[in-house]
Amino acid sequence: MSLAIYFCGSIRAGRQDVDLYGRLTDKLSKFGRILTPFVADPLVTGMSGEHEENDRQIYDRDMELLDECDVVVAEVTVPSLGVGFEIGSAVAMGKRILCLYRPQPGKKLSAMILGMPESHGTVVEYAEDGIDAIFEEFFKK
Ligand code: 6IA
Repeated sequence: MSLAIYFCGSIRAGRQDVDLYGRLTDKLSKFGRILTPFVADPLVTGMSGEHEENDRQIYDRDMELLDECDVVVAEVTVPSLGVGFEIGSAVAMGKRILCLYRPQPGKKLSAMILGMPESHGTVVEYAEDGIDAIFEEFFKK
């Protein structure tokens, strides 16, 4: 049976990386099925009026999907409360976690992600052209 992958990326914290999320989830599809394709959907802005779902329904549905997943892959370059919450919840659930961060001049990733012990998850600083090797390495384990 294929792996269930929960992909996290910023929604209300800013959609500037949404095209990158699309390229990452395309690549991840090789390793399993993506439970959260809406994160990479450029039509999803997270603003009210675009969908019938209310915030409580979104929370409940996403927490169910998180519970269901085998692996969490989070793109954490755009700092997002929702993504941080999902990572913390995934740690509490004992999920395998990969956090991906593109270093930015003058910015530093939160110590609560960067300082995460290896037993909780893997944090990788990357550039997009190196992502294939990172995924191969993570998913071969
Ligand atoms: O704080 P943020 O909005 O940046 O949090 C982003 C993270 O929370 C993502 O990884 C998602 O898994 C989750 N999330 C936040 N908002 C939504 C959402 N909005 N739908 C699904 N997951 C969300 C409404 C979109 C609507 C078209 C269904």
